[in-house]
Amino acid sequence: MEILNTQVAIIGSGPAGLLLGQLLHKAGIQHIIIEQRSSEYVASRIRAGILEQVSVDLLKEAGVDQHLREYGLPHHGIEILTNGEKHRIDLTGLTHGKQVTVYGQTEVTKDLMHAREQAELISFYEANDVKIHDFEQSPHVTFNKNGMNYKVNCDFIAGCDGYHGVCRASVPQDKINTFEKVYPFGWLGILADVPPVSDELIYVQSERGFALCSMRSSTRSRYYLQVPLTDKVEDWSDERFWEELGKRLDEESRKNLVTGASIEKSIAPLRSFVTEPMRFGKLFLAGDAAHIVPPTGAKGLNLAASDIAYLSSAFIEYYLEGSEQGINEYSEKCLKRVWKAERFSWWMTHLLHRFETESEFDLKIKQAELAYILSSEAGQTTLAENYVGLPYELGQFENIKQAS
Ligand code: RFL
Ligand code: PHB
Repeated sequence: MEILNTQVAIIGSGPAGLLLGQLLHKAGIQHIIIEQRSSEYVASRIRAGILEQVSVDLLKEAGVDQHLREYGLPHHGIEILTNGEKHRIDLTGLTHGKQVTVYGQTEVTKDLMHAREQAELISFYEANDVKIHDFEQSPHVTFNKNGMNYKVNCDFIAGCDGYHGVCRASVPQDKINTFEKVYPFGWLGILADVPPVSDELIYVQSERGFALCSMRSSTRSRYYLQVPLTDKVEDWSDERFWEELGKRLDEESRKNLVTGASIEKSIAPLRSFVTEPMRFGKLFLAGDAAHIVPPTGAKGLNLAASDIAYLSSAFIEYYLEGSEQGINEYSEKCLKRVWKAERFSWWMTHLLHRFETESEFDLKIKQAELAYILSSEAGQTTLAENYVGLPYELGQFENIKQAS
């Protein structure tokens, strides 16, 4: 057995684990990343697309924003299409100058992996049988790679291993509370090398169900359709997808829609999920390992980033200033922001999707709520403020808090 020693063992090489690694590296804190998949698999997973300003600022803080500054698309508004009419939410005007940036999670991951390679930091990809041990007292991680057994002794374990990871699953049932809501539909997403239907994202509420027109660049589009959970990707040829999307759009958008062969197609189920607390002795959960949001509010990746802002700051305080305050406050601080993003994501999901169980009355109430939001500056401001991202509560990243 090979024995390694480090300060922080990070489980998972998604955006949460990679970003934590980069911020710790910059602060001179030793760490190792242990990931069960291959680096190629991790780098090619297609998921989120919208970064809040605070996430962009954090990537800058981590020194990995060069590509993002060049290729990220700043967005100052979104469109909401309901009853065949588009309504613009002026994100920037309603939030004293804030914006979001369209930049794929794939790119964020690639940028972080590239920076990691340049700095020659230690990562174990394709690690099998990853297990975490004794995280209340003397934490360590074991795994197997290429037939060799490894043991990593560490001060802390960062559980950045997503919803299906081993870290949350290792916490005894009586020490953890989970809160969950599963939605009775999924999102069918496609990526295609066609110009986006509009310069801004369009969130569509229609009789036929929700749709979203998003993008990755001026030549690459990302579209989603609400579909029943029973549907399979094979049920949806590209032709069927484009036809259905067209039916959910308004006439102008339908005319502008450029169709083409999909380069990726997948169905993601929608779920709201929160774990409390997010710290168990010397184990800290971050990102999807601790919480899931339905993608309607574009918050999943951004919440992973805000957890990492708090966690990296807590480790920096611990190692550089000898203070345990950040560590002790980690869970509470994260959860405050997490629940607000959960609420927003749940609310957007309810407002914009069709639920089979909803009565005519429920539908009318929902339409009235949407009409109110879209006609009132206060209503639009509520949506805009949440969409661009709520501020962090951090001393360490004072510049980020102010910039946002
Ligand atoms: P990730 O990205 O899931 O990364 C976790 C990493 O941990 C690894 N892992 C393990 N490693 C070692 N040992 C084990 N036992 C392990 N078990 C798992 C995994 O292989 C993986 O590499 O979590 P992280 O870093 O917290 O990042 C969170 C974001 O990825 C996530 O919130 C968003 O992508 C959510 N999400 C979306 N968010 C949006 O804001 N907009 C979207 O459009 C959007 N689309 C999506 C999504 C999530 C999806 N999932 C989870 C299936 C679409 C999908 C399909
Ligand atoms: C995306 O581009 O993948 C995307 C954008 C906004 C969302 C969800 C997904 O709310």
